[in-house]
Amino acid sequence: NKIQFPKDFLWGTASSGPQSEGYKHKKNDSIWDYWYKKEPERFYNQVGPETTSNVYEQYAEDVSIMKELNLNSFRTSIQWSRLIKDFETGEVDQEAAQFYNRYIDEMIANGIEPMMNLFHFDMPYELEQKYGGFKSRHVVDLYVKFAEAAFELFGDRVKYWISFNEPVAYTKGAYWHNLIYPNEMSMQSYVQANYHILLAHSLIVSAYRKGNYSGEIGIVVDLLPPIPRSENPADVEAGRIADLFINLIFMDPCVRGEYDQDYLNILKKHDCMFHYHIEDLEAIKENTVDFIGINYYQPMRVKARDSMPNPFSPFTPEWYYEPYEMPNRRMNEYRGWEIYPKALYDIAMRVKNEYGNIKWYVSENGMGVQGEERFKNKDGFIEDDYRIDFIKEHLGWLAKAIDEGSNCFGYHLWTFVDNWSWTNAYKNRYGLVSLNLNNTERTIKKSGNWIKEAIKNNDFS
Ligand code: BGP
Repeated sequence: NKIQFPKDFLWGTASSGPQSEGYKHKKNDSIWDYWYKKEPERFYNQVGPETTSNVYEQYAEDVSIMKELNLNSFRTSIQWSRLIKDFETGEVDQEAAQFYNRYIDEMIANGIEPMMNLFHFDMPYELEQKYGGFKSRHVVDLYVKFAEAAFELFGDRVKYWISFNEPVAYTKGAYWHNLIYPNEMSMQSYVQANYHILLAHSLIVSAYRKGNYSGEIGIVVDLLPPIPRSENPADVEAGRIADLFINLIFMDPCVRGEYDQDYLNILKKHDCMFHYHIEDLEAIKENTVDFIGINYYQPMRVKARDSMPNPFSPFTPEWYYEPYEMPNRRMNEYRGWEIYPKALYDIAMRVKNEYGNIKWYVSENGMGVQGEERFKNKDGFIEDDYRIDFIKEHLGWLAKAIDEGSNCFGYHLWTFVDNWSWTNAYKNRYGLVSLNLNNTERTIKKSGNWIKEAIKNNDFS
């Protein structure tokens, strides 16, 4: 039984501006640039965002390898802190505009569909410092100016736009789990920033539609399917709360036009409701997405808490659930994340059954491997059979979901060339193509050659 996909399926990879471009000609700092200067010790091996695969200069080489591997689409992001010179007025930096023009044109000329994302955790530092980033409503307006500038510059050629990548991964890191600058632990900030991101998203969907561009606009969410420890109602309820605070806070309003009432009720109960204007709700309702991108790496196993939280401690959703370390779950021994391919099928069916079978694609899925050098053969090629197996297994479940009517139009692996990762730098390698950090030389891995043949033959078995 062959694993096959529809004829016009998008086969691509995903990356982001801050993780791949490097510093050349960048005029403004993002929070990552600033944070690295301030606290380099928070970064793995003290390697920061200036150490990348230098896509700023090597984009054409990458695009030609994508073509060689039979890939036909690619997602990356336009950096707000690169494209915009003056955040208040939205004035564009011409050198940056020319760079993104060259990059996008190169993709199109080589049959690679560009999917451009506008925010990949990279809040401009100036806006963080002056206004507290997305905690501020003013920053929503400034983001809309940035998005409008991008639509105007590239909207004649880019057919797929993405407002945000994994908004919850960003806000969780910044306001809940102490992983992203400004490392402020506050549920109120988490809720407010998420609300403003949603509003910013809806407003740019509206601006895009008003501009009469001929493409589509969506958002990328990271879904962590909750798997409760048992069918016991307390565990099921734990899964439901985790789902509400991590997955549904964007899925619901972006696709259905409104929040789940249970989410709002919990916020009110804990005096954590966000500030909003009544007319925002109309904008959110009217501007639902054309498509959704779903990043899937691993599920979230949860259970009811064993003990009650201290009622005097500040509220977090973890009052209602805690992670469950299921014994014998299958782990990626090289990265530490669970491998559970069937969740991709469950996600696809959920989108079909609960979200009106909206058009969606796998915007990230992939396998990080620590110390991947050890899999180099004597000719210097990385033999990443584990990655091929990982992809095959996930595609098997995805193909089954498509056979059963799921409206999935593509699969993007994280990532193309090994790239810099937030606080992990180059510890975990994900690429189809390996990066030599000393000279930024690229070498196709075994998985790259495998996918090339699989796409050519439409056979992923
Ligand atoms: C996703 C992010 C990516 C990338 C990936 C791998 O959540 O969208 O930017 O970093 O995770 O994660 P890591 O590099 O931490 O292993």
